Amino acid sequence: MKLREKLKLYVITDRRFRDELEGVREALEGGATAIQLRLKGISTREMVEVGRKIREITQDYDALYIVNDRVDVALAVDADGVHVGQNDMPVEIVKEIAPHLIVGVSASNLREALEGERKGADYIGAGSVFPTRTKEDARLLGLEGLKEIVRNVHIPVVAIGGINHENVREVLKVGVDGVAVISAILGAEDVVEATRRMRKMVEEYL
Ligand code: TZP
Ligand code: MG
Repeated sequence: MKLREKLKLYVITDRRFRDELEGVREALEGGATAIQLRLKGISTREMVEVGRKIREITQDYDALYIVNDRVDVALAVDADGVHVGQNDMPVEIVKEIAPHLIVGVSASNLREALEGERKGADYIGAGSVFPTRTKEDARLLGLEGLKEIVRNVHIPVVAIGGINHENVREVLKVGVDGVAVISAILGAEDVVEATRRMRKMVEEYL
C-alpha cells in the first residue's frame, strides 16, 4: 500500500490518556492506519521495550509505524519511520543516517512545510489546526493555514491538533491526506468505537 493511503487515520500515543499497548491495540482494532509512538519523559530503555511490542502489534494489522523524535529508537524497534519537529534532528541528516526510514516533519506554517519538503521529508504533519490542550506549546495553524499548505506542498499532508468527530469533516474538505489524532480517540471511553467512527468519516473523503 502507498504511504498516502496509510496516513489516512494516524493515531499518536499519549499515556496521559491510555497505556500505549492498550491504546494502540484498540485503535488498530477500530481502523487506525498509522501509529506514532510518542513518549515524553520516559527512559530510553522503556521506549525500546514498549516500542518493540508496538512493532509486533502494528505488523499484525499491517499499519504504518512511526516513532516520534528519536531516530535511534526508530531504528532499534524497526519502525517504518520517524517524525521530527522543528527542533529535532534535521530531515536531511535523518536521511543520511537512515535512508530507509520514512520521515515526517512537523510544520506550523507554509514556510516550514516547504522547507521540510525541499529537504526530503516524505510527509508533513501540519498543525495545530484547532486549539488543543494536548500539546502545550502547539502553535496555531488554523484551517486557512492548512489550506495554504495543502495547495503548495506535493508530498502527503496529515493534519493535526484539536481534531475530533465534530470537526474532522471540515479538515478533510481541505484536501489533506490524513488526520492525526490523540485525545478524541485515546481519551474516549471506548477507543475502538471512537476510532471506527472516525475512520468511517475519513473514508467519505479519502
Ligand atoms: N502536535 C501538534 S498538535 C499536537 C501535536 C502532537 C497534539 C494533538 O493532540 P489532540 O489531542 O489530537 O489535539
Ligand atoms: Mg518532536
